[in-house]
Amino acid sequence: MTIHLFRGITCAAVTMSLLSLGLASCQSTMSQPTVAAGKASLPPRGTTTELDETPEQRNERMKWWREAKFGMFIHWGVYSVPAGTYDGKQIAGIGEWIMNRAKIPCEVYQQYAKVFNPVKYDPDAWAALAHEAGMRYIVITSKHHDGFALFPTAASKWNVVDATPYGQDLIGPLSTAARNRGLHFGLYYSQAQDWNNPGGAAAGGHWDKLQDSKTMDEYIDAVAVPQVREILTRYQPAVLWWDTPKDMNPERAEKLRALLSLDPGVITNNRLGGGYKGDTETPEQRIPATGFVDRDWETCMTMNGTWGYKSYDQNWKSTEDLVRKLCDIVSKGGNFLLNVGPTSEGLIPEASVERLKEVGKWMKVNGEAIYATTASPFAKLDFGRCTKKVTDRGTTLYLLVFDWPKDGKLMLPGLRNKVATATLLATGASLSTHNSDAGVVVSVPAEMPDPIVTVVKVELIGALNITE
Ligand code: FHN
Repeated sequence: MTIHLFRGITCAAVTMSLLSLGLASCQSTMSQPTVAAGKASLPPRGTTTELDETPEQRNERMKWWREAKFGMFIHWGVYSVPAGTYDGKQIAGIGEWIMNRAKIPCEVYQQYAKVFNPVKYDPDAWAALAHEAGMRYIVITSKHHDGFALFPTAASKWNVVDATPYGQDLIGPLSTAARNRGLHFGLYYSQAQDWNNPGGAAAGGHWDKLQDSKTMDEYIDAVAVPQVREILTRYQPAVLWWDTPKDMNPERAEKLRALLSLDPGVITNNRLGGGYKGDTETPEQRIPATGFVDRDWETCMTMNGTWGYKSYDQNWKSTEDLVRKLCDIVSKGGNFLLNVGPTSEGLIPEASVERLKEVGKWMKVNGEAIYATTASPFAKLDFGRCTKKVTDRGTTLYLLVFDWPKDGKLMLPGLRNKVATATLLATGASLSTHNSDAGVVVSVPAEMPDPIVTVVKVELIGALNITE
């Protein structure tokens, strides 16, 4: 049997295995636009959607994504109305799962849509915030597991236009705002789990007879396939982010994969199911100890303990933690997709806004150590992390210092190159270096200039040379 593992590479005689991603049981105020609106020029997207994509075509298609490194994930939907509380009780777990966790009947859950009226939604302010944070792309839930579509759809009445007082598309305006700010725009789509459209899968099984009134195949044909066709043709997303391939099989998955040619150059993840590997690995709420060999990857993570808004979750990660996580991920060759969960009024929680602005301040000074870099050439560094850029002109290392050395020396073990320049990005100060038997030593001042992460840019002479 022949199946297509990558969208682009045909693999024969591969044992099919359904992806079994763990279902996460883990577990205001708008920012004002800071960049004048107007069409920013986006780097071109690759155009290849053929299954027989060459490695060069694939590299071209993945180029913008590999350079972007940092994106905004947005989980938004009707679940922001109950915001973690049902029937007077705070429901444990992630907010967007409230319907499943509390086994809310479909008819009852659908009432939330009647008060979902995000009149404060300002897509340009969201895009401005992502831009200010230094993010280069946005991925928003066009439909999460509750089946609610944030876009008009002919396939189901369970959508923002037909089921809410707001009555307007939420996706199109954000897609325009993001692109106007030079951000790539992607869509999340829950292809398998759907707790309100009959026949959709549900982790833990169905709990309402409406859910059982059709088969999964009927749901795939009547809802998932037409909706994916709608979003690919209407919004031409740069990323299509599948999620939780519950009960997917190769036949169901292929019906969805076949639609990708409608959106040339689209990048997909590894969560479609049916044996498809997609373009990216997606570690969730964790940073792998090392990166992935020969696979692009992206850690997605919440800023507090939930993806969808929960009014009482104040378990926020600090700005320092977020920046260090970004550095850790990028030093291992990955991307960071950091989540916000807006309220039902359409506001990104103030705690998220504050942190994203602070991350943005750090990125303004140190962004060159993040964008378009590749993984650290060192297995381990005592002081923190490292990224690199290799060009025809030579190699630049960016030392991401978490722990400022008490002896004033940063050791780059085994590095044999001579150093052309070493500079503190925070101050512009030049640093002295010397080569020792153990490697290159960079001398730094007594005080750490940026306590979040201080970056030292080291330009090397000649091709990178590291020996044990
Ligand atoms: O079940 C979802 C969850 O709600 C959230 O959307 C995350 C984001 O990666 N994905 C699923 C769990 O893997």
